[in-house]
Amino acid sequence: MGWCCKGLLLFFFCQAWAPGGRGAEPAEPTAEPQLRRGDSLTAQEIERIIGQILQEDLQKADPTGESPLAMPDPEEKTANSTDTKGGADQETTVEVLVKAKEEEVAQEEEKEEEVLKEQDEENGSKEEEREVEEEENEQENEESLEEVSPTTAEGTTSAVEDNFSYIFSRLSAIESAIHRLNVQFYGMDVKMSQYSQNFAKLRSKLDDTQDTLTSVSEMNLRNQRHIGQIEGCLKGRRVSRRCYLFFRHFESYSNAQELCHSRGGNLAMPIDQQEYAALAKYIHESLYPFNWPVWIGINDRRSEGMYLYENGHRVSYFNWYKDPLVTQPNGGILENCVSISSDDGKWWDNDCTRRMYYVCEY
Ligand SMILES: [Ca+2]
Repeated sequence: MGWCCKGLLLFFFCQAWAPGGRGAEPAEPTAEPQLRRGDSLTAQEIERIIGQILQEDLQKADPTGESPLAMPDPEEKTANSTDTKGGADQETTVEVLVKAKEEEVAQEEEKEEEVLKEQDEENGSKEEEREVEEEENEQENEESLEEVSPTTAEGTTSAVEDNFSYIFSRLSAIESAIHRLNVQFYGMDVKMSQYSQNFAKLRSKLDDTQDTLTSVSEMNLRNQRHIGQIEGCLKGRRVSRRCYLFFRHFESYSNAQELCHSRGGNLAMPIDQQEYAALAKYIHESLYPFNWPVWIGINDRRSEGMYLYENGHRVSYFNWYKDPLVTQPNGGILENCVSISSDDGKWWDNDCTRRMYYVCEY
């Protein structure tokens, strides 16, 4: 490659590498003719143009002109242009200038990279510092919330005053609460005394009600007895001054007596032969044609062999069943209650717990 070609390449290279570019800054108007595409240039013209470009770039990079790479005076360059060694020296100078320019550009790039790195590091360090400051602020807030004793004397005094104020306010609230409780207790005492009085009144009324119920119950029993007596005389059979009523219910001796008494009567207690005959006839007619034993109101439960009526009177007339093989009473202490047979009206001693029909008198 000849010197002319190198010069053209350097020309375009320097145009591209120039800071800000030649295109960025409009060319200063000169008296030199403008070059156009297709114009033929001599070696001197090309050298002159390259020298001007390099000189402009060097002045921009080093305005003091102290750089060792400063371009020589154009007149000196023109004077030396006729020298045969001047072409080789100028070529070497251009290469040195190009290398210096490359190094300068590389240094600027390194500086820019360092500046960017420093900015990145500063940004990172700022973010870290911000995070650390935020954490410290949070810790300070938490410590201020949990802090019991301030670090400074004024802070300690204010905190103590606040604590005392809080304690006094709580004590005042407790005192007011106790006062309210006392008032409520007083009201409860008044209500309790009222309730006690009301309970006493209720108890007295309940006693009165119980007395009334007792009297009503007694009256009911009396009425039931009167009703039983009326029913016995209406449904049963009247014999002299009393009435007999037969019941077809199987009951023990004691239950039969209670049922007769609740209706105002007792088990039948005939006292003489006339009454025995009338009672035997009534039972015979009630159960005919069958023969059933029927309880009457005579027993020797109090003393063996001493037969008494249910009213406590001693029996003076007996009508025991008599047979050559069987003679009544024969039960001893095991059979203490008396029943009569419906077919002949004879007496038999039986176990008092045995359940059989019974006849009442009213
Ligand atoms: Ca007996």
